[in-house]
Amino acid sequence: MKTSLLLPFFVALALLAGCSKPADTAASGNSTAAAPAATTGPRTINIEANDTMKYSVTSIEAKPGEEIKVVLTNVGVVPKEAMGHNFVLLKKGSDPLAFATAGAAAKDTGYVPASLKDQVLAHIEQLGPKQSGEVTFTAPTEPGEYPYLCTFPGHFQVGMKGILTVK
Ligand SMILES: [Cu+2]
Repeated sequence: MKTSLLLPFFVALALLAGCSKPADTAASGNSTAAAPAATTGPRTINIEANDTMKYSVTSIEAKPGEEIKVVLTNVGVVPKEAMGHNFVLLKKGSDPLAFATAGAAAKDTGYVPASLKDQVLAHIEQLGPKQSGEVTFTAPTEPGEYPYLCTFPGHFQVGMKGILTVK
């Protein structure tokens, strides 16, 4: 009589022990799933510039607040003094032609005019042949079109420009 009363008790203990195991597994599974999220970095956009004064990428789309890394590589051969390239991303509503015109007179600051620096969202320095530079930035949260350009004298005017579209 005593044994038959205890038996359900042991069964209940065994069930409890059995239940705790899947819970542990689920917990460790959660921490494993969190790891890839922690290693997620910015999305990389590779742009090449060359002696024909063009960017290989003239249109970038981004989500509001997205982390973006732009890597600019000058694949040309003409010396930097005659054919340098940079990347300057401007605020929405900026006038890239006015920026390029002012920049042409700002050789000492890499053709980025100090007077208009508040219009710059992201910037890669002037690069000579076979040089690379990069910049990581957070895309604006406000949807719209953000112009980017090379400010080496004359390059914007012949088409060294692009648009970052946030949407
Ligand atoms: Cu250029």
